[in-house]
Amino acid sequence: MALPDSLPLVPHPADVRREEGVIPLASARISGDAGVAGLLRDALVARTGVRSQVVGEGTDAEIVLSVDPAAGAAEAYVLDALGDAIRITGADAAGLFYGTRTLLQLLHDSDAGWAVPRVRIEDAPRFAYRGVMLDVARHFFGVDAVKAYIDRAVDLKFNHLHLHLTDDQGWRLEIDSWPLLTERASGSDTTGGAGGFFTKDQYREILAYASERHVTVVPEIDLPGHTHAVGIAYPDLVEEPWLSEQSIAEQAALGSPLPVHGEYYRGAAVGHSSVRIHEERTYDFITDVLREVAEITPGPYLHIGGDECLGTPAADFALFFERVSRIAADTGKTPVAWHEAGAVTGIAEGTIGQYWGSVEPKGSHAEEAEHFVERGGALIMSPSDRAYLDMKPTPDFPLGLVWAGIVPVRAAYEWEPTAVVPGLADDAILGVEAPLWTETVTTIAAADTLVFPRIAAHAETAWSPKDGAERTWDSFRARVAGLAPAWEASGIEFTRSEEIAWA
Ligand code: TNX
Repeated sequence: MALPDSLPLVPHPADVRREEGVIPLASARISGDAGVAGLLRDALVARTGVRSQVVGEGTDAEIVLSVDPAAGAAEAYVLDALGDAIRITGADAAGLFYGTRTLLQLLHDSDAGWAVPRVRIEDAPRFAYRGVMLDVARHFFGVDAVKAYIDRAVDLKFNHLHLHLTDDQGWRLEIDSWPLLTERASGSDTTGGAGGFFTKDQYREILAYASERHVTVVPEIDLPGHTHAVGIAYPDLVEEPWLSEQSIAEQAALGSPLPVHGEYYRGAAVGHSSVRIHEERTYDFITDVLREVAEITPGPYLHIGGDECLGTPAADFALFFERVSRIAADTGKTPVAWHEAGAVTGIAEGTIGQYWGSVEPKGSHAEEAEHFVERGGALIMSPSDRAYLDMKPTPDFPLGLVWAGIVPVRAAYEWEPTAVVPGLADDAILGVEAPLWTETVTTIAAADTLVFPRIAAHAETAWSPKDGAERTWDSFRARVAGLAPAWEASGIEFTRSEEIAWA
């Protein structure tokens, strides 16, 4: 099958020069960085059956990998497939890795066998932070599932995985100094399943897998709300559930049982729990947990939540978050928090805000987001009506939620991260993250149906130049259709959205 006129490249590279013809790939000897070369070989073997092997540097090879800082800024690469060999030069190891992800998208089964079009590509990301989030608290996803999610993300050049590790329904990471968290509070989930948790070794295994693929893991311990599960392990740390008339009605509408202090919560409502803000022992607990998480996490970020504390008076929330953002910063990490924490005047300087309001901010959301920037931080943009992968893509979709709206592929594609919160300098936006909350999702196969193809839209928003000629919905929908064969070959259960003209 010949390749279409618009090459199936998502995210679209900064610059693509295409010439007539293809380079057939009868066999693939790969030289260069052993880690990146090995991953490329594995992908080639899985996809093509082309005889592929890693060979020593300087040996004859069809695919020549190298690193040269002159190839561009951080994460940049040049892919040259105009000569006899395919040469990929990364500005750094990450750039080299992204060049190989582009090569995999160029690979197609032509009349001459597996081949690559003759192209020269110069590419670099728009944003430094290109994230996906997986909620392993509402339903637990084990090590293999998280690795599979990382595989999906890196093929689209995402470089951060935010793990939402704790919530009302379960605590998912072993903490040595507070062992009952996982002993008592990990064994359930939103729908009454068995739950689960990561031992520290398993968490380290995820970190290693991520790091080989140039992914930074951002662990989240959600505080002070979303902490009902803490109260199953240590009842004295958590308040009685906060229930307003409105939230009781909402839970009835969701078919969720009401939360009971110290017992598993098997429901999907939010905003009813809080740790005890006026108890010193709460801060001993948080100091230990954040220290242990920081100690085993190599990346620079520590996410401390801050969302949906519906029953917490603003003054208590401020008192708590000023103190806890500092405890987080004192671990040596940069704190990250959901945008509500931007209401806190004295939040630790440099804290990164994660914006989850709508693309047209409501109420105080924009001001809250701005405050992180005033305090020397920056923003990660996750507008829920565009970037939330758990919102239904069509009204009748079997999985997903609707509270932020129905999010078709086109809506996921067409928004501009620097335009959401007005008046900010472009460099106030660290990047983009697409969260997957898992109240309705129990397996990676199910996740795939919600996530694909919309995740590709977010990859392009995060990576591709804003004003590139191909940065249009019409171009995107043609290119994303071209990824279907690779997704099928990888066993990705993507949704054949009617908005895309799948071949
Ligand atoms: C809101 S927006 C949440 C999560 C839910 C999600 C479901 C935000 C930071 N929190 O607790 O899982 O909606 O879409």
